[in-house]
Parts: sequence; C-alpha cells; structure tokens
Amino acid sequence: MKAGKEKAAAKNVYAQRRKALVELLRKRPEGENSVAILFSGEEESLVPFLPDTNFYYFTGVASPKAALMIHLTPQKSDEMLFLPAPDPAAERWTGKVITSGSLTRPNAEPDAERRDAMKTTQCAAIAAHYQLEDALIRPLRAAKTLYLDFPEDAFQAPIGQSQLFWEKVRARYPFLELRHLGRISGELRRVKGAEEIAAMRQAIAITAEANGAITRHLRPGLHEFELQALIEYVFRSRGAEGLAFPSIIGSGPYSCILHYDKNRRRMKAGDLVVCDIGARKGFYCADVTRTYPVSGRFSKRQRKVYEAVLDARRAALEACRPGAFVHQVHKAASDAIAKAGFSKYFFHGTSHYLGLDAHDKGSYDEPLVPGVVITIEPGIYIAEENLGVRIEDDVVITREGYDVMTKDIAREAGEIEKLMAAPRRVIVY
Ligand SMILES: [Mn+2]
Repeated sequence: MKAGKEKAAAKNVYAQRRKALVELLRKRPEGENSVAILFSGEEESLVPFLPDTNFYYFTGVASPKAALMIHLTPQKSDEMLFLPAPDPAAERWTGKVITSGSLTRPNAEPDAERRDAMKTTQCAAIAAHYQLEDALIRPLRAAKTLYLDFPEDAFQAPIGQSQLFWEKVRARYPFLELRHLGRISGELRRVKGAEEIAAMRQAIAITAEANGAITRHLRPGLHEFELQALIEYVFRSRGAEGLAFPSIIGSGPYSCILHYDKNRRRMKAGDLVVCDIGARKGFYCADVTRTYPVSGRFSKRQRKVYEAVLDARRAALEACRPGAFVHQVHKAASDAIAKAGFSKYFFHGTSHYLGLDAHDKGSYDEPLVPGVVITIEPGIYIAEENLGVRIEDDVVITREGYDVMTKDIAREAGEIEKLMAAPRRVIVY
C-alpha cells in the first residue's frame, strides 16, 4: 500500500470498527432494537489511568469520563460519543484532555475542541459526558435489548461501572433485556488489523531490547528487583508507556511460582531465573518469557528440562495454522512434554490471546484465523529441584501458518550461553 493510502486507512480505523460492531449486532435476532453502551472508565486517585480496552478499541479515546452509545433500530443506526466538557480548572491538574468542546446550539459550527475530537474518533455526534443519561431516555424507551460490557474478573473483584449502571437502568426500564457486549466485540478484537500488529511489533521490539539487557547484566548476587528495574528502565527509555502486566522475575524456587511478582530474592550461581515480561506501547502488549541461567551456563539437568520445553514449543508452533483450535495447540505442547517424561510438571495452558489486553478478548471456541495473535508458552516446573523453565513467544496466525513475532529474542540454550559469555557492560550496581 502507498504511504498516503495507508495513512488514510489508519485514520478511519475507529469508524470502521464501530461499523463492524453494528453489523455484528444487527445479525443477531435481538440486535434490531437495541442500545449498546461502552464506558472508558473512572480515574482512581494516584493510579495511572488506562482506558477500558473495548472503549479504546472503538473510539481511540484514552481518557476517563467518556462513553460511547450505539442505537440500532430496524431502519438505521446512530452513534454518539460522550466526552468530558471543557474544564480549564481541572486541566491545571490533568493537562489537556480530549473534550466535547463548548456547548453550542444544535446547528452551530463545532468549535476547535470538538473538531479535534471528531477527527480523533471519526465520530460526528459528540456530546458532553453529563448529557449521557438524558440522551439515553428516548433510545432506552424504544429499545428491547441493552448491550453492556462487563469485566470478567473474579467474583470478589469490586463492582464496576457497567454493573452499577445496569442496576440504575434496570430500576427505570425493567423490561430491557441485558446482553454482554464483550462477548460480541471479542469476535472483532480477536482478529487483529495490520495497524494492531504493527503496534504489537513495537511493544515486542522494546521487550526484545530488555531481554538483551538481561543477558548483558545477569550475574550471581544480583537481586531480582535489580533485574526488574533494568528491564523496566529499558521499557520506559525506549518509549513504552509502561508494563503490559507486572514483571515476573522468579529465580531458584520462585522459578516454579507462575505469577510470582515479589521479585526480591538475591540470585545465586546455579539458579535459573524465569523472566516473564512485556512492554506496553501504543496501548498494545508484548508478553515474552525467557529463562536464563544466572551464572551464564545451564547445568546438564537444567539443559535437559530446557530442551524439553523448547521441543514442546516447536510442537505447539507446528499446530498453529488457520482452522486449528487453541486446545489443539495446547495438546501438541502437552504431548511433547509428556513424551519427555515431565507431564506432571506442566499445569497451565499453552496459549492466550494477546493485544490491547495481555490476556486479550475473544472466544477460545473459535478456530484460529489469520490475524489472531496468541502466546505459545509451555513450561516445566519441578518445585522439588527449584527448577522452573518457561519459554513464551508471541505468534500471529498467517494464511500460510504462523509468524513468530518474537523470533529475534534469543531462545536456544547455546545462543543464550554465548550472549552471556560476551564481554559485560554493567550499568547496574
Ligand atoms: Mn503470557
């Protein structure tokens, strides 16, 4: 594609995604008279704000106090985006945010702020956030179905914005049928567009640099948190906004703890250290795991386990192709690990979707198709030997099969040993 054309395509991406969502909703029997609402989320005090990923995916808006409404009738569909009204006093604290612009008469020309918002979101109908409830009265009166997006957190997680909103709406419009929008939009989220793959490649390139830094600095006596600080320094200094998830740096006994995030152990000669890390860039996540020998060389036993995980990885990759299911990819990996005699030491899934979320949206009952990005992350964890190995790559399904997006991050045992034997340029003390 020519550069100009590509730019134009990228510019229309949010409008195209909303159009695809409308088409999906319209295909459903209950979608014909419906309202769908997505919220960007509320800001918590002193916590960096991340927008709800579905809201961001359909709008490109990354700030709090925003909502998207889509209203379908048998004849047509309307969309309206609700953004914070301009608030110069608040902006002294938050800086400039995307706003609805000042309120003007219905037929008046939009002001500069609203024109900006229209350009970013490719949405012509923009209102102030405080107008949301009033704007919903008529659509909700006519609708049969309300689509809301619910986080699929643990039962104990705090009640979220959509849940509170549903309580309120149900009291006023008890006849509405509720549907989970996330299950439907997950169909779109699962298959990445070219612009999404490009963003993920950037996040992966930064994560690759952090892995390079690990091989240059890892040594006995270093604390896990020192390695973590180095990794996250590389992320931020290469322009990542932050982390895709909390960094897992687990050495020795902690190499066998899947979601270890204390990262406070002092690493010893002879340990393995599992580094499960990912930069977030342009809101997209990388998720990469490598397992390193702290002293630079694998022991015979470690190498044996390491090679078994690599074999499982290769077997899993061979199962990656359009039409295959994630459970088949997992079976290929588990069969390989069983064949090596380690079946009781592999007890998690092999793959998850990756994208705006580190565990991205989408059903695992659908077959793989080109554009789906999954992780391949077999592992063997022998707690009684303090010996854990996980190797994780990010893979995009292509028409021919797959492409390992993380292929440039050293992975073979010999390659890692060679890198770690190279002259050191230590910057962490
Ligand atoms: Mn992962």
